[in-house]
Amino acid sequence: MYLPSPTVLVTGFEAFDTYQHNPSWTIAQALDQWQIHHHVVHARQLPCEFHRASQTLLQALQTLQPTLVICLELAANRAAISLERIAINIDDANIPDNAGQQPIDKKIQLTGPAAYFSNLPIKAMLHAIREQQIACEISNTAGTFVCNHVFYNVMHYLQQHAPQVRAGFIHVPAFSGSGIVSPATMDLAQHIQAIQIAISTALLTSQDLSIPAGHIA
Ligand code: PCA
Repeated sequence: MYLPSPTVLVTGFEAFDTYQHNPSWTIAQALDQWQIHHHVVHARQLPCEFHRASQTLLQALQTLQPTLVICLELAANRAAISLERIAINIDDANIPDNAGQQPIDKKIQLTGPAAYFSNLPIKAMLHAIREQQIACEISNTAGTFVCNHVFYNVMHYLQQHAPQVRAGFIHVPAFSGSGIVSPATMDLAQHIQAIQIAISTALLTSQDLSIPAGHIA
């Protein structure tokens, strides 16, 4: 039984590949216990492992029963905060995960649909974040590595158990001073501000904007 509570689950990933740390977890941690619109944020770290990451997230969902789930992950090569629109039913890893698993062209859920959309109001979030002069974009691919895998599994779970719960994924570039090479120029404070705006907008917006992403200033 999933009874949504006034909590927001924000996750970040542990370090992976050649990165010494993962900025997504630094941001999530900074938001732990933040209170907004009568909700409280709980931060959890996900392992960068195909199997255990989904397991850890689904356990946190069952324990906290949040009304809103926002998962953060690193995309060091991107220049902007990327609001992910869609998770696809495929694992195709260019590198092994932290458990040494490297699935290739493997369906995530054998009988699942080809894709799930995020049900976050991503256009309203894009508008609100850009309004603060923070680089932000809608992304139409979350990749085919661990992040997309977990994104797909969480939407699959929620569709069956709690379709009213809002959930989505946000790839973050590295912040300046993090020691990770990235085309982005934002610092940690701007990253935290962007995710705070994302959470606040998701809690307050029932009907998303219907404007092409390219028209959102
Ligand atoms: N980024 C990877 C996995 C962990 C992370 O922070 C991804 O985008 O799949």
